[in-house]
Amino acid sequence: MARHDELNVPIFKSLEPVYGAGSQLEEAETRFNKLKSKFSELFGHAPDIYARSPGRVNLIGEHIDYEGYSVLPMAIRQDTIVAIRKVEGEKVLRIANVNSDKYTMCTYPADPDQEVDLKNHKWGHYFICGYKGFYEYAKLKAIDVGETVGLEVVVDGVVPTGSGLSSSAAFVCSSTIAIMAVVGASFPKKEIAQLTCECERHIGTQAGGMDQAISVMAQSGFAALIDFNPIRSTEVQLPAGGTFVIAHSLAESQKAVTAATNYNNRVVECRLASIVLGIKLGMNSEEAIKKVKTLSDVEGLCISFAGTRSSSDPVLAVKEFLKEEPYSADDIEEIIKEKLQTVFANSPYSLDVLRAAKHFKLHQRAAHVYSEAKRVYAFKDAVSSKSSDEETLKKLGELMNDSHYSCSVLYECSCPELEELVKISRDNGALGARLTGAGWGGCAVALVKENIVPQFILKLKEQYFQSRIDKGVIKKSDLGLYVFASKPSSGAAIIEF
Ligand code: NG1
Ligand code: MG
Repeated sequence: MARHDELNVPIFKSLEPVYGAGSQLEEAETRFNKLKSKFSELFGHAPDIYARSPGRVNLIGEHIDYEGYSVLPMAIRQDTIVAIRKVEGEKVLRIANVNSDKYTMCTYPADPDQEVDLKNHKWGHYFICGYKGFYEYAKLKAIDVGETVGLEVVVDGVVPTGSGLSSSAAFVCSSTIAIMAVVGASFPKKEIAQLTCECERHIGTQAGGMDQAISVMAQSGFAALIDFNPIRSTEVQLPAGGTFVIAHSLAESQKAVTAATNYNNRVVECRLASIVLGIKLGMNSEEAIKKVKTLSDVEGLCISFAGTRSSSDPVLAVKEFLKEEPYSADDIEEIIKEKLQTVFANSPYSLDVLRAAKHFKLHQRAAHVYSEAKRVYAFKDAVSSKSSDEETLKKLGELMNDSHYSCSVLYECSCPELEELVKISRDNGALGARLTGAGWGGCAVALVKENIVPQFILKLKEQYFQSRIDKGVIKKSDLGLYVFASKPSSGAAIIEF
């Protein structure tokens, strides 16, 4: 039997297979009806098909996907739905949103070669990422998808934006799948995961592939271990008796705006750490600069070194060869015998990082990545161990706490609001709590015993959200959007009805 990640995105004729029954189904029916009416109102007819893809919460494995290491997220219920119709003979893409007050209609030429205008950020750019990605992939694989056509599109997204729950991947993946379906092409899920990861980079972050992979490949009821190079997804059955509660710190992390100082900065620091480690562990500098892209590329050398001290921990090599004090650009250039501008000459995002960076914390970033990569496997092992659910949950909580510490202290991607939220979560009985997603704002995820979930959520409302309601930051009636329990949901689907 084929692995499910090798199958194509499922096509359903009704909403039940995706949204189940009961109130969730009713809610989905209301959304689809509204979306359809909006489509007719704008374009004068119904859409050809719909595609949906969910957001995700990362349970463990933060900021390591782009270093080649496995991560362990699960899909959440909140998703983006794209309604689409093909308009033969037209060369325009019209992208509208059900929330037309906030997101006004964007139009683009039906041209896969257009550049994404990063200086002038528009919400519709995420659709264009999917559009470019789809055609680039078809071209690469020499798949004939015919002449480009005009597209009419209406989007309905309910994944909170800037929250670390991957509203962006939900949007890019649902767009790509909608385009694929409406032009009559069909690729396996793992290929869509790969192409959407690459095409979301048109938006300006040098992201890894976790978000798109889980959004496309998730299976209802399971978290997933996602491996890279090549992308693979393995189901992970979480122990009974525990629930993940997601809470928004209300600090919005605007990754597209702060990329040079936050996200892309860390990507550059990791690359520099891996080149320096490669050289210290015996590579010549030319070879290291040319071949070493990520910390996983030099892990073997680090482990061999650690092995001489009877350990297999790559963090030992980090301790030995990367100083704790921040490196200046000069320090690094002296070691690698090359100008940083030359190393990153082909990467405009990295050159932006170099312009903005005062120094580079190679020791801390590498120590985080190697230790976090180990925690992902420890999490997976704990889940598949023979221990009682109670013991397993306790272990998972500890690993989540360790992950948060590492993100906060070594990777410095937390913020005061997230620290407060994580502390309140632990004070109120969470087995573990951590920031999730890129950080610098967005959400925290807490592992909570099922029987205390209602009271736990109540405590978060009292101790974290009430003061923000009083100050008018959020409305009381919107609280359910900012703090909720989540079960592992299903991945992308095409809906024709
Ligand atoms: P968020 O912040 O949830 O979009 C980002 C990256 C991921 C991963 C995490 C950190 C994008 C699209 N995604 O997720 O690939 O690196 O940060 O673990 O930027
Ligand atoms: Mg994102």
